[in-house]
Amino acid sequence: MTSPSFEYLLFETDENGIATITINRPDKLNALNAGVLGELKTAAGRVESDQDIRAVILTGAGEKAFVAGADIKELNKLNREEGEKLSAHGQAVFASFENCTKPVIAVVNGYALGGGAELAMACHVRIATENAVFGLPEVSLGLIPGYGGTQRLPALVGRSKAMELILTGGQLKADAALKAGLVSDVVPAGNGVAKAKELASKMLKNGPVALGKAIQAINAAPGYNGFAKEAQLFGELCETEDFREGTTAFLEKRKADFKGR
Ligand code: CO8
Repeated sequence: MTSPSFEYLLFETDENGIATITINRPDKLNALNAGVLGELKTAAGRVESDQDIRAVILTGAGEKAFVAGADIKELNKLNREEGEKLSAHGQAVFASFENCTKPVIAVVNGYALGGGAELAMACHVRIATENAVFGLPEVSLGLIPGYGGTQRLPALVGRSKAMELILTGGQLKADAALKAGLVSDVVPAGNGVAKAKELASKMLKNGPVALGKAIQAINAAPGYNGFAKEAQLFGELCETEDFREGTTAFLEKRKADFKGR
């Protein structure tokens, strides 16, 4: 089948109409720069409009990471207005997967940190490989999750666990993520896409219109409505010295020295 060409994504569709989108920036652990975000938006549009595509698998290239977060190099320069705008933009890109009327399965094949965990959470189902590591480490950079994580994580794992994870910036390995309800299954490394295809094939035995309406109905359940607040607060943090220090410390490969300003 035809595949659109991208710089940062691999996009393949198999004979059963299952598209696999692979974020392909392994030298930066598939971090989400502006180019990746833009291409994800285009890919989501393509999935929705292409009648031959019936389900989607989203994964990361290489053996180490699904996505290690937003590109911290790009974040480091943001001012308040740009921070809020970028946050809202990323939220909209992720929502285009969440609101897709065809099943979207994330195969989390390594680090899913920050924006990477948030992208996985926007998918309808998550399958982790045994080496998967989830975390929202934004507070360690003087930030908060800005791509929907403050909204979707509590809906998935409950407020207490979400508070613990977001406020500590701690990590969950695959088995703990399964226990917390963050993922549906854990499979050996290398088996994620095959497992996701098996799951997608079970879904695709059912009526496509019903699948789309089921997704819409589940997404309509009350759960989260603070996305604009998240973007606003993310923007406010972009004005702080702690944010500049946290992101600069990462880029300089040293520990952050926060002053609380
Ligand atoms: N951004 C930019 N570059 C990254 C990122 C990232 N998030 N993650 C990894 N890289 C780069 C590294 O800088 C390194 O590049 P180079 O080889 O040029 O030095 C390369 O990828 C490989 O990474 P490491 O050498 O660090 O690999 P390790 O195996 O030693 O460590 C880790 C792996 C633990 C995953 C480590 O890379 C790490 O801690 N990465 C950052 C994780 C993180 O903090 N993620 C959250 C980012 S903030 C975020 O996602 C906010 C989302 C909301 C945004 C809202 C927008 C406004």
